[in-house]
Amino acid sequence: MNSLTKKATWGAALSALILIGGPAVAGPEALYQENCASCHGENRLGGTGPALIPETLKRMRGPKVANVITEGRAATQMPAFAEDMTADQITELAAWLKTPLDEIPAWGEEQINASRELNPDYVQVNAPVWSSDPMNITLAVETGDHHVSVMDGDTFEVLDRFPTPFAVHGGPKFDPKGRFVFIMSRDGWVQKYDIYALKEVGRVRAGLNSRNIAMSADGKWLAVANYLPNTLTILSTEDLTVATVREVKGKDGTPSRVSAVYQAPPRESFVLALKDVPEIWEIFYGKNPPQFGFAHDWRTEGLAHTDIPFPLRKITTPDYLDDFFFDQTYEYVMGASRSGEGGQVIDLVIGQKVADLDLPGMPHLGSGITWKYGDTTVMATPHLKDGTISVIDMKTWETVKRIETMGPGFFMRSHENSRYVWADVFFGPNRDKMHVIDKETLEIVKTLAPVPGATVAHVEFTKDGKYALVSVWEDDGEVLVYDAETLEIVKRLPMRKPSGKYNVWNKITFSEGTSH
Ligand code: DHE
Repeated sequence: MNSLTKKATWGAALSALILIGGPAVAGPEALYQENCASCHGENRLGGTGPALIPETLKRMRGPKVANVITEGRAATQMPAFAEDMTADQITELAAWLKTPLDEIPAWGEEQINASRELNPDYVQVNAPVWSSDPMNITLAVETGDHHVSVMDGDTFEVLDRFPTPFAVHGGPKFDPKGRFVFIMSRDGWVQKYDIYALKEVGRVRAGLNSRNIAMSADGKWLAVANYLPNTLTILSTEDLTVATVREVKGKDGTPSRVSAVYQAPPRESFVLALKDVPEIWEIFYGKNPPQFGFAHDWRTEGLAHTDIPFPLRKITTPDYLDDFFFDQTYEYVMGASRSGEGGQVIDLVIGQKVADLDLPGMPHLGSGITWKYGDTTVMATPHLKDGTISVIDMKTWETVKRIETMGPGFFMRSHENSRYVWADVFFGPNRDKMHVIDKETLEIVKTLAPVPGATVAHVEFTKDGKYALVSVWEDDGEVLVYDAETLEIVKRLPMRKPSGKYNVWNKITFSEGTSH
């Protein structure tokens, strides 16, 4: 923001001046209108800068809000305000930004469609403009300066590095052919990028504060889970227009935030985890949705069930479940209890709980992975509040083992061709460690500490499983390429606070070693 725009909103500022026995002193609201509104929006919901609301600010890792106001933010347009405001004013402003908005503006089909921006420079191409293996393309999200690097998964050459909306969260989702990728930011922007053309296609704001996205199996629809407003948006992947916006209210009318949305390809449905009601929602997009259990009875309107776009089914659960993991058939969903203790298995076919899960210490099921173990399949999940990894038998739902780690972890990855599971230690003094676990013995065989003191987290494999890519999650960070067998570093790729990496093949084939 330049000094001209800094001064542009005096009218609004004056209306919120607080008089303290003499000279007028600007309260936080006035300071906001004077200094911040032109970039962050008069209603704090974002503009060229991100939304400044608790739902967004709470989730930002990095410097404290007051420090950002004082010193600005490197590699962004956020200037320093140390000379424009006193330290007390900055403290007050930072505190005010963390208070919830009085009113959430409408954000439905009309507003979403109006936010759509298509890239005028985008031109369709018939084939990739590069010669790499399209199935081994790997994306790295760089949260330090809000970019994504597009890498050749064989040579690790960066083919493109493009800007994303501010604060990308969750895994980008590829279309079934691996040509287009969709990326979501916490402020609800969804960006479509053409990997063949190495060009952004466009973007749209599908929510005001969003959680994640899911792609339909046929590649036609992209579902966006929103906290603000309490909705699920379904977009057409073709042109990013709205197909439907579902208001989310439980059976008794209680509104709910959507914690996350998942694709269930064999069921041709999206499955929703809800934060505020003990229900699981399933929204069908296929031609032949099952003919029972829908919230909306289309028969009363004289319609066939196939006439209803996106029919919805609400399943009541015995507990609030807000982080999911699915078995490979997508019949069973494992849900972590919102309280952070325990979980349940719900059978989506019969809509009933079939088992309890012994999962203390806030499991992060969304990061879970599976592999064959003896004559069964196990699922392993880290815990955000406990230095353990739980390994669960997916036939009996019993805990096979609890692996002690050097601290709570966030992400896990493996690959069909690798005998190891990689698990980070994201929190605490050992966040510079990465455990490598043998899939057969369930023992930690090696603990890597490639850059002492630096957070190392999140792993992705190349298509063939030969290399494991590890993020050094720091501003001046890097992606380390490990030989997945010898566990030696073979290449270092400098990057700005890299977070997740995503290999086209592993994602579109639903590799068991990766979260979906
Ligand atoms: Fe995430 C994935 C929820 C905090 C980075 N995170 C996910 C998914 C969910 C989720 C439901 C799966 C979505 C998907 O890929 O479709 N994350 C949550 C939370 O509830 C939590 C604990 C609190 C919150 O802030 O909302 C949380 N997540 C974080 C972070 O603080 C992380 C480390 C940094 C950041 O960018 O915000 C973070 N989450 C990630 C990443 C993925 C992710 C990189 C994708 C992992 C993958 O490999 O697919």
